Amino acid sequence: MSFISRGFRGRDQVEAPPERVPPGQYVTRDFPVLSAGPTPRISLGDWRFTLSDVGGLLRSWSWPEFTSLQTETVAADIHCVTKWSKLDTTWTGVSLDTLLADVADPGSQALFHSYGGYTTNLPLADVTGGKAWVAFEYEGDPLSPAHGGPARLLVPHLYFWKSAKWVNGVMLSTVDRPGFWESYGYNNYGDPWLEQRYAGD
Ligand SMILES: Nc1nc2c(c(=O)[nH]1)N[C@H]1C(S)=C(S)[C@@H](COP(=O)(O)O)O[C@H]1N2
Ligand SMILES: [Mo]
Repeated sequence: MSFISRGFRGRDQVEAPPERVPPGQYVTRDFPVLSAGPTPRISLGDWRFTLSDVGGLLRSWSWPEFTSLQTETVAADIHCVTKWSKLDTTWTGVSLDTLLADVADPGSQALFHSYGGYTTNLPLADVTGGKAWVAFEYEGDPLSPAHGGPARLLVPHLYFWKSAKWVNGVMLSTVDRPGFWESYGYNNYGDPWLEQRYAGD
């Protein structure tokens, strides 16, 4: 007999309405930090967010320019592939719809890149239509470096590895190229409701 039964909930695990919890996930009150490398420190004076395509740079924003764009405050549940979910998180940032508004021919794929070298790929349709933001506040405060500050991508409907921390730009393309975890065997798409954790799921 196992000492820790299936129904055991540790101190930091909380009960939640089942319809809000994707298969195989548990809900935590904590906000774990998951980073594949060291936390890059970026001064706001140096920070930039760039929009590019195969032809090169389309546009870039400095921190004052970026934070002067129209912002949205979003409530979302987030789901990490390591099986924790966190409900009712609140973020403020700029919608990708706002960033891409003037792009005539955005293609079909988006490859996000970050300070430190992290990348993640998503279909353009998953970052437009009110589904993705570049967030710079969490629960009303500036986003902490550990959680991706100055700014991170937020794509709550996919596993949280798609939400690139320290994001500094997006490359638009018609060709889908795997990002960092996607090239190490994680699922190319990562729908938590379909439990698309690894390649072949
Ligand atoms: N740049 C960068 N972004 C990243 C990661 C990373 O290692 N580097 N890890 C991803 C993974 S696997 C998860 S679960 C979340 C974790 O975000 P958190 O540390 O704020 O909880 O960030 C994602 N974004
Ligand atoms: Mo993750």
